[in-house]
Amino acid sequence: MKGALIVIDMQNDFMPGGALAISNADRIIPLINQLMEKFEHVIATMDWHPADHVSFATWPQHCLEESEGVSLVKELHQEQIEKIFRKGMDPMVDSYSAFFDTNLADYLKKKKIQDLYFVGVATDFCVFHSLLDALELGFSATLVLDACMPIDSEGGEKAVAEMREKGARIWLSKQLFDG
Ligand code: VGL
Ligand code: ZN
Repeated sequence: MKGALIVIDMQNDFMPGGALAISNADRIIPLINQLMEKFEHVIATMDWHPADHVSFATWPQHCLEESEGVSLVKELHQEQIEKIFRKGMDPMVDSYSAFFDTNLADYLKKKKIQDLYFVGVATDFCVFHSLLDALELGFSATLVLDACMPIDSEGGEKAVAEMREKGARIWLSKQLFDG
């Protein structure tokens, strides 16, 4: 598959039992592993916060730098990942986007990667904001719906509707395996 699979925040703290647990987030791991095999480029993001991060006014403390919870889930086939971008490192900057305050856009442009496929968590937060920023930056963006999980199911549905409205393709993983 041409383009890049962007694996958003598949970290311990977002899994069941974690500090900011998302129900069923662990269920998408095998599918993400399968999808990674299909792509020429696999890029991952990690939510990565200092202890005094501004987002802890909104959320329970999560993804603390150098903690157990910040690690990528061990079941994820990390050897397939070509590059990892950390986000949320500035204590004063609250952003859910993988493109905000990172070199991700430059990295993709340098490699002439235009088509992005998003998977991971959370559909209604980091996946949502990352995908919308990708569209604004001129990338094509596909949400692989069944390889994402929302924090809130209603919020997830709203986010998907808005992503579609703004020009994202909403696909199921089946469409990638069949193509
Ligand atoms: C996220 C809330 C806070 C996410 C990160 O990855 O969607 N959500 N930090
Ligand atoms: Zn966070």
